[in-house]
Amino acid sequence: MLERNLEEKGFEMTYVDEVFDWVKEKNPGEKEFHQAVKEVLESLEPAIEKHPELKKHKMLERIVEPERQLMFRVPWQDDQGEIHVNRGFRVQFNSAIGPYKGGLRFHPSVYLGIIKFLGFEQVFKNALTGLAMGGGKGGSDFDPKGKSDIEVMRFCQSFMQELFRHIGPDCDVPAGDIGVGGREIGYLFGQYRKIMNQFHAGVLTGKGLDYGGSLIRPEATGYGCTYFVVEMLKDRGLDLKDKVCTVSGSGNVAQYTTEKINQLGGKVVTLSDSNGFIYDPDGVTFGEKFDFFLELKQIRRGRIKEYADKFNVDYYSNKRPWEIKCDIAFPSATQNEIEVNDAQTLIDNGVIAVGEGANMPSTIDAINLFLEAGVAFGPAKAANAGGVATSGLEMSQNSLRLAWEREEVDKRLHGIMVNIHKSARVAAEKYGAPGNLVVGANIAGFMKVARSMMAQGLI
Ligand code: NDP
Ligand code: 2IT
Repeated sequence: MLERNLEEKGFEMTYVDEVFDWVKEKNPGEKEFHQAVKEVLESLEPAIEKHPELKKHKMLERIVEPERQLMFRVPWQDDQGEIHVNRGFRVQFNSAIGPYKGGLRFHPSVYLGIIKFLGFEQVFKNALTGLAMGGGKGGSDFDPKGKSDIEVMRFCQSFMQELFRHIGPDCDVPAGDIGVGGREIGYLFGQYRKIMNQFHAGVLTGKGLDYGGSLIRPEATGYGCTYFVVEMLKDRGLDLKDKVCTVSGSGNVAQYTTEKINQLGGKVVTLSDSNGFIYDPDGVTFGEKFDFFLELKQIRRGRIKEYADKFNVDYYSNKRPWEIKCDIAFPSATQNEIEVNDAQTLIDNGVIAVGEGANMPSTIDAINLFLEAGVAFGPAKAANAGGVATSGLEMSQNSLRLAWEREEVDKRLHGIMVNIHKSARVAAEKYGAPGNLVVGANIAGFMKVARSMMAQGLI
């Protein structure tokens, strides 16, 4: 019996290993994509063991291959009249359960490997929300930092001049991500509408409230991540009150994570950007400090160092905030910002929980360390799904041609986050990894998409 089990395990291991080797060979140099695939495939082993039809239908090979990948030229002119050429991307990863859905990232580090990792993650994240959304992601290596509004507008118009033919409210619905917020979505939407001569409100989400946006969408990722952490704490008989929280980043996700933590009685002691982090032991409290932070980032688009200068707190140049002792860490900036040494420092300092607001912020070794140490670990696909879930609610409102009240959207977002936590917890138990929400979230998201693909024939 033991021998048979081992044999079976060996057999299944080989299937995962084989597919992973194949992915690396077919997608050379895309290290972030390899990392995202590895994390998912490894955690799917118990599901593959339990459902032999997955291997028979070659579900792993099919799910790691995007349905379509688009790359295009984006020429634009700066304020001095000089011409620049950037590369645009849209990876339409999987549409088995709904139209492709996922954000656009504008950042100089963007290349195909980044967009593919994000698109791959998005497939499972969107499935977890319970809404009918497939997975996709796009963006450009354009750097919005230091550009004038008009330059950003010209870039967005040129980007949409190609993207428009590939998207639509029932086909592919982009939104924001790093470097793409309300301003960019506005310019993109205006250009789409002008080209199409159609008011397709549901073609983009994260729109302004006056032209089809949803209340709570700007807040949704940060609020959702905090709601998810509250659920993890509840399982341990704890809550957020008086918990010391380290938050990284200072963009959309970090801002509304900070707001929700404050509302629930926690204390945010750090914020960061790519230049360094601030440490405010008294917390980024409501009133002058929080207002200054939002104005600095949303209106003046300044650097987080200004917060330290203004409130006379410590600023650590070129460092990440994980050396600061905390109860809960909310990585909310970018991928691989918690490496194994950072995870060890957090654990040594007694961290109770980690809520991944960013996409893939922890390396695989860091995740394993958190899980081994018994830290309540909320993986990105589950913990940051509130943003795309509320995008789904924006699409629903656009289809209804109605706008829901703030309370209504927030209540739905909260319900979705509670459900995601529950599905991940239940799947983890069912597949023999109780408490491991990485395994739970990956299997729960994957099974929904895999079942749909198998039911729809060889697609
Ligand atoms: P923003 O552009 O609003 O903010 C990004 C923040 O992260 C900025 O403070 C930025 O600093 C920092 N940052 C970006 N890249 C790096 C880097 N390479 N090193 C250090 N700091 C960096 O983006 P969001 O807040 O929207 O996104 C943050 C994360 O959350 C991303 O991983 C995104 O994929 C994820 N996410 C976002 C969702 C959304 O709805 N917006 C939904 C789900 C996940 P600087 O200004 O110096 O660049
Ligand atoms: O990573 C993400 O989930 C997002 N950037 C949000 C995607 C969306 O379509 O709202």
